[in-house]
Amino acid sequence: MEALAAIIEKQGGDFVLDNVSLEEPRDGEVLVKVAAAGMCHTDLTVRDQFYPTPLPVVLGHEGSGVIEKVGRGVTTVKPGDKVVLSFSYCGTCPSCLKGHQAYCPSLFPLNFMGRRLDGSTPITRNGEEVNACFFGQSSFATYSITTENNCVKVADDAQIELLGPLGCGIQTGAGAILNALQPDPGSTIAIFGVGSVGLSAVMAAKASGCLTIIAVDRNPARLELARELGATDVIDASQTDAQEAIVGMTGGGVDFAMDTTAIPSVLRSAVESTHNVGETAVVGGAKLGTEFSLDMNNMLFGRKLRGVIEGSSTPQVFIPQLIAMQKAGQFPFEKLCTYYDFDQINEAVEDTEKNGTAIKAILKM
Ligand code: CXF
Ligand code: ZN
Repeated sequence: MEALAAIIEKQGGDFVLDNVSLEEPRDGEVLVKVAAAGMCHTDLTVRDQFYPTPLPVVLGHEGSGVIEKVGRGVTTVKPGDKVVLSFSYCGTCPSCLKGHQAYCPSLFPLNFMGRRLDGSTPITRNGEEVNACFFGQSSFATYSITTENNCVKVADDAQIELLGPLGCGIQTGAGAILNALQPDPGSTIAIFGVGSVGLSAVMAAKASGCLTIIAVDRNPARLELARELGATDVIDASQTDAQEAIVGMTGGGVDFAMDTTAIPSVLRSAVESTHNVGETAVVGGAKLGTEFSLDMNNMLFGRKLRGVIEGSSTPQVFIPQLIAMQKAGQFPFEKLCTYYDFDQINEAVEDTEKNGTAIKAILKM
């Protein structure tokens, strides 16, 4: 079938809208009519080739829409179902079977290599293969061939155009708190970088009963929104040494910290903002090969650092939880979102990374 897709043709280039052909869904796959797709920083890091996804490629990994067709063997979704698309995992390895889908050993090939595991791609343009299967979905397109495992079924009356970002950025931030760090009520936490991931973490920290929630950023408008969403304190890192301020205001450091920036020096500050036995989560995707340093004796005092991918979430469990929290007014992630028409995709990029005016851009197909 024919679809309109946004293609990255060269490193760092603009998205180019073009007509493509999609295969029929194979066994275990589904065809989704994409309603909307959020833009995540990882789309842009792949555009810049920080990860070796081959070009030309159709990116987009926060899609949402309606199932149009299912391939053989698909049992959990059917045509007409509204779905949020999340990341791809094999579903059969010990990690997936234990509920650690985000740590599936096949995560990298399934999500970043631009192909199915057998080397095929469902997308062609003028008879030439185009890389796809990005996060198993390549949803910067009017239709997506994805897999059953990528789909999270939502209610028939769900506001489907809003929900795509739950599939990556929002669950990454919220899950780092609710699934990974799991702060006790009354905890203190510092969140470094309050874009969509960090702000989702702020809302989750508030919902968890954290009583001191410190947001750190260099963008005053984002810090203001962080306050509105639950931050008790904000630090403008362009004016103030955040680590010194956090250690000072908490009398020794926070219980938990989280780095969303993927900047080595900021990650180090996050770790050093925790007190002895404090725990830090690193969630940002840095360019492959990026290294950072820590003071070994500082770590010796019981500090912990852990990596968290996709909020350690099982999407089919966690995304419905986030939707329920949003309905109850405890997780107003819609406040982060700005809509764009699909053909405004390059404006959405500019507002996301240059102007910083869009926190979570959502493209409506
Ligand atoms: C990514 C970050 C890099 C590893 C996989 C998950 N997060 C989503 O965009
Ligand atoms: Zn993402």
